[in-house]
Parts: sequence; structure tokens; C-alpha cells
Amino acid sequence: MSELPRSPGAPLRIGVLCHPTYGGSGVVASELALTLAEIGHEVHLFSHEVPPRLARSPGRVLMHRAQGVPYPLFHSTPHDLAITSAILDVHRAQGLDVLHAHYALPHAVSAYLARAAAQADDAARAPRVITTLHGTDITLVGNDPSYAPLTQFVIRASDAVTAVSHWLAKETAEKFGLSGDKGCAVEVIHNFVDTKWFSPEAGSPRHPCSLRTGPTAVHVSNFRPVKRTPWLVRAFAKAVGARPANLVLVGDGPDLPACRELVRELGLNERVTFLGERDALPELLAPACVFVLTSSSESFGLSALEAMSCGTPVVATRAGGVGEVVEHGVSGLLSGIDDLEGFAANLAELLFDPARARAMGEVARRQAVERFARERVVERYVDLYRRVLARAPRLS
Ligand code: GMT
Repeated sequence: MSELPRSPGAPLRIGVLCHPTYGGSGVVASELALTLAEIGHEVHLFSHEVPPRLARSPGRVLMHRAQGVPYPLFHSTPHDLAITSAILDVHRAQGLDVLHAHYALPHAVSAYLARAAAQADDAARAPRVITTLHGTDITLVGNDPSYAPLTQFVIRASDAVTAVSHWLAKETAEKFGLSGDKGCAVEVIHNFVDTKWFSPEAGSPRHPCSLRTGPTAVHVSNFRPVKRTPWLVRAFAKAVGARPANLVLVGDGPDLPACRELVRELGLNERVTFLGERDALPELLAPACVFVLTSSSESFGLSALEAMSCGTPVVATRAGGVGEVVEHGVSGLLSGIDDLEGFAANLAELLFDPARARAMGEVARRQAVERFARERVVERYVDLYRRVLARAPRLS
């Protein structure tokens, strides 16, 4: 096994752990892994499936699909343990400096176990654990009494913890008591976007609404209840009334059937298009008049940032960290979480005032480039890895 590359500026050997999700933390982890590899680091990605954002790229990230074997005694196959084993395998063969766990459960646990085993092998060469909190790993899942004690333990036992917004860092500190000597403080590193890929020039003449009259609003999500897509359909109906306008819904998930039913009930079949999961997000976002997000809780709102980067303004609920991404009256319009009337009025305002929407879209693009460009944010992670490697490790 080789020594830890302690010299300043030396390439790092980084293991990234993530859920292979179509959106959210799976996207952030994949784009981070790809960018780290692009700037010269050795990057291994551990997940039980290849995340879609990684699959579409030829980037030099070494994928480890750790599935484990099913066994009759197991209620479900423990992927998290297979991930720990795969990490140990790579670490013993080549050495890893940093394990970057995305979404506290189960990845911070898998990383913690791998660090413990590596420390038992040789403490001086064991990797450090960085945990990035994304949202529901704190607000819904990690905070549930069935997981809360373990979530608190692994957060405190990480060598460093980051959150994707100030709002989430505050929630974490409050819910898990991270002050004083109880583990490291949560550092905020906002999410980022590839501003060259998500660009205003990405518009496609084959946009699903190109044959329809009226402006178009687009929504992208995993249709979980927290996204409140049925609420969005109602708000759209209220915003447009009898005026011609379109709503394009991208993604899939548990609330999709309820949305379809509601669209039929409200007589909106000609106005609402369900596209399912798509990779061609810039082509769908750039030509839209407005991007819509109606979550009841949202730690950041990566899809809103991707829309902004395409020059599309956002109409959203003021949930969680959304206000750190979208500036009310500047790059979009925000309303209270339960204010359906206010949301509908904001949506109508941008849908039927194309000049205002365009002006806000231009500012949105500028802010995405200036504040959330991928290269700059990824540098902050590299800086964190080096700071953590320069100090004494936490012992598992
Ligand atoms: O936490 C989740 O709901 C899942 C997560 C994901 O993996 O899809 O989404 C969260 O992480 C994203 C990436 O950091 C954030 O942009 C989303 O705001 C956040 N979702 C919620 O907080 C509901």
C-alpha cells in the first residue's frame, strides 16, 4: 500500500459513496466525482447501481457496483455492507485518502466502518471520512426515531461534515446537537451546476410544447410527496384559467398516478405533458418560460439551479434553502409554502409577461455562473479534503 499523498497539490485518491438516484444527491456526487477526475484526482465511485449522471459520461471515474449477494436469511440484500467491503478492497490494493459519503444513511455508516477496518490494518494510512448532508437524510429519514441515534453518531464521528445549504446546516445542528465538543461543525458548500452543459443555448426545436400555443412551465422531480406535484397541478390550473399555457412534468415517482388523475379531473389533458425520466434536461429547461417547484421542504433545489443556469427563471415555494438559490423578485418569485393563491399569481405573472420572465432569466443565468459554477465549488471540496488530511484523524 502506498503512503498518503500529503504533499500540497498532490493528486488525491478519493472514494465517493452515493445513491444511484436520477436526481439530487446522486447527481451532485456523480458530477463531483467526474470533475475531481477531470482535474487530475483518482476517483472511485461506490454505489449499488451506476448513477445515471455517471453512466452518460465517458469521464475517468472508476465505478464499483457493490451489490452484495442475496441470501435467504436476509430480508433485503445489504448493499451498504457490500459497499464497505468494496472500499476496503480498493484501499488495501491501492490506498484511498478520503471517503466522501453523500446522504448520511447508509453511506456515512459504510464509510465509518471502512475507516475503522482500515485503521485496524494501519491507522496512519486509513482514509478520512467526509459526510455531505443533502436534505431528507436529516429532515425526514435520518431524523426518524428508528434511525436518529445512528445518524447522530455517524455525523459526529465523521472527520468533516458539509451541508448543501445554510438552512440544512442549521437544521442539522438543531436536530442533532453538534455544538461544542460534539463532533465537527457543519460547513456549508452549496450545490453546483455545469454552466456549459446547462446553458441558454441548449433549447431544442423538438420541445414537447413546440406544437402548442402559449407559454410553458417545466417541473423536474422524483414525484415524492415532499415535492407536492398534485398541489402544483392545482396551482397551474388556477394560474392559467382559460388562457393557453402548458405544463411539462419531467420525472417519475410515487405521486405520478395521482397527478395524472387530477389532470384528467381538471380537464387539463391538452395542457399538461408527462414526459417521465429524461437525460436531456438542458434541452427541456432552456426553452421554458418558467421553472416551477412546489416542495413542502427542500434543502437546496438543484433542479431550480439547473433551470437558472439555462436562463429560465424560477417560481417556487419558499421552502428550506430555496431562498439561498432563488432571489425573490430578481431571479424568480417565491411564495409561502401553503400559499397556493400566491404561487398561482406568481406563476401567472411570469407566464404571461414574457419580457419580465426573460429579464429575470438573464439574471438567473448570471447568478448561476457567478455563484454556483461547478469548477469553483468543486475546488472548495478539494480544499476541505486537504484541510482534513492535514489534521489528526478521528478514530473509529
Ligand atoms: O434529500 C432528498 O430528498 C433526496 C435528495 C436526492 O438524493 O434526491 O435531494 C436533496 O438533495 C439535493 C441535492 O443536494 C437537493 O438539491 C434537494 O433540495 C434535496 N431534497 C430535499 O431536501 C427534499
